[in-house]
Amino acid sequence: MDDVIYLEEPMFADGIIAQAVDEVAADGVAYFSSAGNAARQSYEAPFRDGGSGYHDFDPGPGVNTILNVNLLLGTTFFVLQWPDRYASTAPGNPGAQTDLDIELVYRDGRSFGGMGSFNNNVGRDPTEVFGVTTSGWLLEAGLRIRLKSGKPPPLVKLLWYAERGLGQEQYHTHSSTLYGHMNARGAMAVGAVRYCNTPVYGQSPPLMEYFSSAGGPRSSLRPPAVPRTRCASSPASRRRRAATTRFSAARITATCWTRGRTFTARPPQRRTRPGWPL
Ligand SMILES: [Ca+2]
Ligand SMILES: [Ca+2]
Repeated sequence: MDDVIYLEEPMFADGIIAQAVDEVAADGVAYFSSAGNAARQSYEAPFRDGGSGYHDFDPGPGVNTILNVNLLLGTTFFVLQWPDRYASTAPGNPGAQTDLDIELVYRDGRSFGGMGSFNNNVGRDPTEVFGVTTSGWLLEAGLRIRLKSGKPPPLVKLLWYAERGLGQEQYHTHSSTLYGHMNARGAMAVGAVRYCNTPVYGQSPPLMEYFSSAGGPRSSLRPPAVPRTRCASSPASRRRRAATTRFSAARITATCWTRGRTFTARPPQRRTRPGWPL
């Protein structure tokens, strides 16, 4: 039984941990893993070019290349993946053919100066991860996804893990959030249930808590069985460090956990307490 998640685990393939879970399950081991507490905090859609390579979040005839979000006090991690080849799943895998980037921006599209994740994914994994820590109650911002090179992927999938919640204002798809080794065929993912919502207290079947991660990610590119290998730490992980932006207008400090970049920004943010349901 484990209660661990690694944000860079593949969503659309069996990563090396998922392969290990399947291996021990095949030997008769019962493997349990926490499903996580991400509810349905995920957006997914086919990649639509809204101009200049930016994804169009509006599924209708309109074009909107920015997804409005509200970051609350604390740290929020964002994970972007798309169906492609993963280099880390087995030795010799060619890796991704498409390169996407994700960026946190002002809602009018101006850049914060490089808050986001901008790895060269070609030949590596189709994964971008970054985190933002804010010192204020509310940071109004936007997310945008850019196709840097390669073919537009059939799907972009975005998840977030927020210390105090993140407000997605539009284009909800309420997609699945359970991925990685807890989503392996041999694993049993464990959700949370309040004790009073169990058969002992008359609730049958048990009622899962709303915040438990929902299952169902597609694994369209599951690789064939391959020998396991050790996963070297990525260049991104080795070079990751914090860069800090001081939002002087609102006295909100935001720290972007991404590769070495320095930021300067003066967004006109309000210091108000959030009033929307999480
Ligand atoms: Ca559209
Ligand atoms: Ca990239």
